[in-house]
Amino acid sequence: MYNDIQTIPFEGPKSKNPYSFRYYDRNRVIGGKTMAEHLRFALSWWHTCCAAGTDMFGGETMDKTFGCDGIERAKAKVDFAFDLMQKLGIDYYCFHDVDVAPEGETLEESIKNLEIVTDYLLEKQNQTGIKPLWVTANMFGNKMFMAGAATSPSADVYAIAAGKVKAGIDAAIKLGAPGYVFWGGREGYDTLINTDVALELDNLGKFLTLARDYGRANGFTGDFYIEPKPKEPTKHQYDFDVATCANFLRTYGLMDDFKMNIEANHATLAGHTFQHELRMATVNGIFGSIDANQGDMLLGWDTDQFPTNIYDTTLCMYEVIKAGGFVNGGLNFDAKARRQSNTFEDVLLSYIAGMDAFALGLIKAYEIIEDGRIDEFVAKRYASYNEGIGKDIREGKVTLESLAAYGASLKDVMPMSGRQEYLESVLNDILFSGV
Ligand code: XLS
Ligand code: CA
Ligand code: CA
Repeated sequence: MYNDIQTIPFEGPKSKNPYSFRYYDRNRVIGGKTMAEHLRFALSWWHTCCAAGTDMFGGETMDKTFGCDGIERAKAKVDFAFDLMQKLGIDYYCFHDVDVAPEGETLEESIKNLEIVTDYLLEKQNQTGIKPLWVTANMFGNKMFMAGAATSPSADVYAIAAGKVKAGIDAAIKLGAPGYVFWGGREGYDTLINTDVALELDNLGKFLTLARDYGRANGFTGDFYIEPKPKEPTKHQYDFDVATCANFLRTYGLMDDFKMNIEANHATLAGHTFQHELRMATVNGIFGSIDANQGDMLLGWDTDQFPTNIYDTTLCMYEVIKAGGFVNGGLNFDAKARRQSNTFEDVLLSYIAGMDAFALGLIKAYEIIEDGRIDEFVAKRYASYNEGIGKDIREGKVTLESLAAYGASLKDVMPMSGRQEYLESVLNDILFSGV
C-alpha cells in the first residue's frame, strides 16, 4: 500500500481520501506568498527514519532496518526519506549526525561515515531540489556525554563535542543548510552538590563562540539556533526557555548570530504556551525556526506528537506572520507517529495531519489579521501611550518626579476591560467559520 502511493494530492476540505491534503495546497497564495513559502515544512530524520516505537517498557513496533546494516542502511534511509518527502511535497529535512551516518569507534571514523552519507545526500539533493533546513550533532546519546558535552566536567569530552560540531557545520555548508541547531540535551545538571555551574556556563558560552567563529570563517551564512527545553533528560537544563536563552546569548555576545528554534512541546514543559515562547523570541529579536509538534497535557514529558490542534497552529502562524515570516527557518516536524500507529501508512498519515493542521492554521491566522478585531482591540487597549503623558513615557521624556507630579491629582483611574472572553469568542468565530 505505502509503496503504491506516489504523491499526496490537494483535494480540498470536503475530500474523504485519507491520502490527500484537505488544506495544504502548496501553490495557493496567501498574503503574497505561497503556502509552501510560508510554511517551509521539514522532515525530522530521527523520528521518521530511525524511531521504531520503543518506549521505557517495550521494544520496537516497526521495522526501520531496511533489511541491511551500516552505510548500506544509512543509504537506504536516504532513499526512503527522499521518496517520502517527494510523496508529501516536503522541501526540507533536519538531522543529527548520528541519524544519517553510523557512529564509528572514534570521532575520525564517525566523520568519515558522515562524509560518505552526505555525498549521497548531496546527489539526492541535486536530483530533487530538496535540502536541509538545519543540521545538528547528537551530543546526548553516547555514554561519554552522560554529564553533558559543552558543559561536561571532562575537557576531553568537550574536545570531542567540538569535533562533532565542526563536522556538523562542515556538513551544513556542504549541503547548503541555512541553519545549525544546538539543543543542549544534557547541558545542565541533576544536583548542585557535584556541579560547578559558573564554569559550565562559561564553557558553554565559549563553545558556542568557537562554533560561530568557525562557521563564519568557513562560509556558513545561515542562522545558528539554540533550542530551549527546560528538562528531560537532564533535570535542570541551562537552555530552560526563550527568556533564559536570550539572557545567556546577551551575556556571551551572541545575539547577532544565534536565534531560537522553538519547539511546542518544550514550551509547554517549561510551563509556557507555545505562543508565549514565540512572542518572547520575537520581542527579543531572536525568532528563528520552529519544531512543530504537540505534547500531551496530561503527561509530564516530551511526547513529540504530530501537531493537530488547530487553535495552537493558528496562534503559532499568527505569531510567525507578526514576526515577519520565516527567513532561514521553517516548520520541522519533530514528531513521531504513536507507538501503536506502527505502519508506514501511519507515517504518511501523520505528516498529512501535521501539514494540514498548519496549512489551516496559516489560513486562519490570516483571517484573524484581516478580520482585525483582535489587533484593533490591542491597539485600543494601549492607546493611552500614543499621546500626552503616554507618548512622553515612550519617548523617554519623563522623570520619576514628573510622573509623580502628573499622577498626583488623578482620580478614578482604571484601565479598560481586558475583554478576554469576548476575544476568545472572536477567535472561535474565525476558527469555525469555514475556509
Ligand atoms: C529533543 C529535541 C531534539 C532536538 C535536536 O527533545 O527536540 O530532538 O530538536 O537535537
Ligand atoms: Ca526538537
Ligand atoms: Ca522534543
